[in-house]
Amino acid sequence: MTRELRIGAAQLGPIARNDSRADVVVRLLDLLSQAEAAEVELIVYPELALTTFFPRWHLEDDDEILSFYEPSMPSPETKPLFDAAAEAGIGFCLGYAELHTSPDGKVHRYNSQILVERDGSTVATFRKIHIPGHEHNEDWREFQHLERRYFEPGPDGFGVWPAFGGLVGMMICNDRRWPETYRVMGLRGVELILCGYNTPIHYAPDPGQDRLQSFHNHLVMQAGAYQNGTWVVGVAKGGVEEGVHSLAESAIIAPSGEIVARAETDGDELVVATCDLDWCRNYKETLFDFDYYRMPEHYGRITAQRGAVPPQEAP
Ligand code: CDV
Repeated sequence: MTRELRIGAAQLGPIARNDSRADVVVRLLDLLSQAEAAEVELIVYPELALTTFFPRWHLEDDDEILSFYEPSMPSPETKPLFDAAAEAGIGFCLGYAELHTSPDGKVHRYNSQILVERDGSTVATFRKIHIPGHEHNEDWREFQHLERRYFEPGPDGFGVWPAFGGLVGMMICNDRRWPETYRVMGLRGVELILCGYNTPIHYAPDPGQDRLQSFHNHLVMQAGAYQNGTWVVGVAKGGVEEGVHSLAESAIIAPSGEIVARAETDGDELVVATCDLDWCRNYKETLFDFDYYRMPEHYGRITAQRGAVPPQEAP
């Protein structure tokens, strides 16, 4: 049985603050139609794909803040996407702001991604773990990055699910910069990691990194793919959105670490590749045979502490 999966990275260009969900879903459906024409089996949309990237503002009005979250998924506005995808037999991964009521009645705000199989069944919902940015208004910035005000870290960890004929994991934007993200999934045998992102090119705490945004984006995903013998699909919401320029450069990355397909524009664009999930074995069963070569007895600090603890200076 072949384990080739045709994947479409459905990059989005900017979404304006006053664009409605219906406006956006029309664009998602257009990318889905292109995917169907290209015989794609899994289409991956970006992080927070239904609205503008609202953490760039310190919003005070609770009703406006709540308007960016989805209390249910599918929602009435996204149902046409779920229906069309199932009709076409295409699975999808979609990022959105989730308002989640837990069994104890507490309401949580997560930055989430849902994965839906080709038959329309939900595989999983992943909630972003590494929440970047800051919590309070920081006037000195050109624009805010208030994810830590609007989202709490996902409580469920990095799952890996049998789906699409392989083992599939998810991460969201800043998660991709942390090697632990990939390795935790690598230790479950992950073969395909799906990642949406919104990455402003200007990084206020250290603008020296601005010129390196493109390099760092591919560096981390290519390294994570190679070191864990997995496919990685990184999908941007790029372009100039409400005056803020965000990185595009969506890419499909092979277990070799090579980029096999990448976006050429910073707008709505479908990037397609046929991904052989069996290619993962070339790495998982040789150079990165974890069971044979890993030395976990020397990795204890990775889970035992959070920040760096320098060695004591010699007296
Ligand atoms: N949406 C993000 O998580 N963005 C971060 C920025 C703030 C650095 C990123 O890692 O791309």
